[in-house]
Amino acid sequence: MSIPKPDPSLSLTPTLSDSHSGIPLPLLEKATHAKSLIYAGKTVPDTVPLTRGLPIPQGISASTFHMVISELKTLLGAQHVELNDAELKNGWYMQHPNTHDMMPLLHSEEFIASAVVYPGSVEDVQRIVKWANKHLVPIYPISMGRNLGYGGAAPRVRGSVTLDLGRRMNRILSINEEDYTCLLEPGVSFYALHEEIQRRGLGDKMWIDTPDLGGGSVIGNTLDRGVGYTPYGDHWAQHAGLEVVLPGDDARVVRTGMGALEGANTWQCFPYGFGPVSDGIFSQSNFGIVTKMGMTLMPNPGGFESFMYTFPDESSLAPLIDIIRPLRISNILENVAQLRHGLQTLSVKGLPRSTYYTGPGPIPQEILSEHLSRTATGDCAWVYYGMSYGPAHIRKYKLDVIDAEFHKIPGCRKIDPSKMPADEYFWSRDRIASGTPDLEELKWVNWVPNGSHIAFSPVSPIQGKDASALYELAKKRHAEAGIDLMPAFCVGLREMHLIVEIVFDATDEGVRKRAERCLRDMIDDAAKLGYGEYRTHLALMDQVAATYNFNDGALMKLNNTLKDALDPNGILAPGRCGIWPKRYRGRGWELKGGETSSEGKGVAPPTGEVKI
Ligand code: EUG
Repeated sequence: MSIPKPDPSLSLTPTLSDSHSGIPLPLLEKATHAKSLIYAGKTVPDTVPLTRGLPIPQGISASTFHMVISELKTLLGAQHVELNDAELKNGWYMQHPNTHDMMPLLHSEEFIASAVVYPGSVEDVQRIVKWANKHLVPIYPISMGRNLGYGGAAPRVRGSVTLDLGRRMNRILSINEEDYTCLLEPGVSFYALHEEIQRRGLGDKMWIDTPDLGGGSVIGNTLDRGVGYTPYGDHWAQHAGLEVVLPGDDARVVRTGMGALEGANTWQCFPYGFGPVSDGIFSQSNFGIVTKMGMTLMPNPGGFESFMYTFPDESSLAPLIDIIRPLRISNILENVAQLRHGLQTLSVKGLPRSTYYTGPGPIPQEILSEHLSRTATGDCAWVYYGMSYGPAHIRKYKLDVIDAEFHKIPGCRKIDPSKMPADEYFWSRDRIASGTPDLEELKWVNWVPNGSHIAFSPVSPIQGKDASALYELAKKRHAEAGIDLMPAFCVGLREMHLIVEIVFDATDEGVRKRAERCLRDMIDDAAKLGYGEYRTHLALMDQVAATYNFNDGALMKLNNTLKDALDPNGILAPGRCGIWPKRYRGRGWELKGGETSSEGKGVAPPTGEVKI
């Protein structure tokens, strides 16, 4: 298992001093290495010409499109508008495209932008919204576009004009050391927020909560209800206050919660304000463009200690989950921990699957066990990564309870951290659970050439029987599709997210189709058993939205009512989360599986006068 040397011909990854989306300097070496591994696994050129030409959105002629783009250039400055008419450039996580999904489930020119515009202010965002309403151009806002595994930066409607908010709107507007809160713009990544806290000398005082990879936008991740791994892991629950540009033709700006009271000093302290809590309608939706968000920060708990347990038997899953539940609900288990399948311990080392196995179908258990037994973790079916917080005597109480409870599982082993080499994945989980963003998790994309990933992410109670039901259905569908199963349970307070990332070669159409079949079958199987996904890929949003079907789809009817009221011209992110504007409804835009085109039968012609 030799690790390839960095390829000196590859350009250096931009750092945070080069770009808002760059890597923190302390992670530069790791980024160089990660990039080498990814580029060593690429079998196709990184940049290819567009085969279908400039993707012009439905309902607009080519000549009109070019005219309205010139108008946009006049409004924003020509240097802030880029046409996507030449090539597809994929790159990698740290240098990702903002024009399309570099991990596509359909042809890569389906979910693709016609142009990208870079607003520099809230007023610019308003100008773009008014322009889009005037000309009925679909627009698609991204914060940074690193929603990889769920569609990345790509718009759902082909030819949408992407608003890349983060490139020019990336200020940390405040970090309040007394209240432990911050106020951010869309282009602030977890990396950047962490770096700024260190730079201001506040690193000993306050922590952020970061996802597995730190390159994503704090706003983008939170609006998509992403998860991190400290006690503040439920990002949406930790946000406080939004500023939103509404999609109507007057592009009104609203502030939610206490932000609605002019001059309030409580915007980031009390998320509710007075009256209905409107924040929820701007999360996983297409009802507004979020331009500022408040976020709470975690006080340094005065100490922390990672722990890791392995379990040899696959069948221990259910009893273990039943042990975890009461410990988690009572906060003896304090963080959003991960219970990962043994295969992930191997895949996260970053070497291709072919290092271990070249036969057909999923990697056999004996081969997995043989290789795992040679790692620092040892052979195991499941690994639990957790962290205890507070001073040593406080941790000891909790760790003793956990140890006694976990040892009720036959073969349970506590792994001694002092036996873990410095480059072992364990230490990445240690950093993340103590608020330091990392890049390590990226390594399993190298499992296959041109590695892409798309997640199946159902939620369930923290119950053994639910864990087993979901694990079994995933296992069955993966076996049918001949795909390796890599499940991880992320345990929230009273529920858990099962995350099954399918790692596939997106350049192989046959594999892509099998991955799609597998994902769609799992979504249907899960829904039949009463489980739904917490988040999904662009291509799967219609299907997932349709599983939330109580009372003849009453929730989607409510969403449609809101959509029509807030965005009567249907310009903002049509189709996002399965919500289609009136102009698109009933025209076959919903993807149910197996389609080769993501475009329905066009859009309805404009109705009435459009105000300017
Ligand atoms: C991961 C976690 C997620 C998610 C996608 C990927 C990480 C996998 C908890 O949410 O949605 C190791």
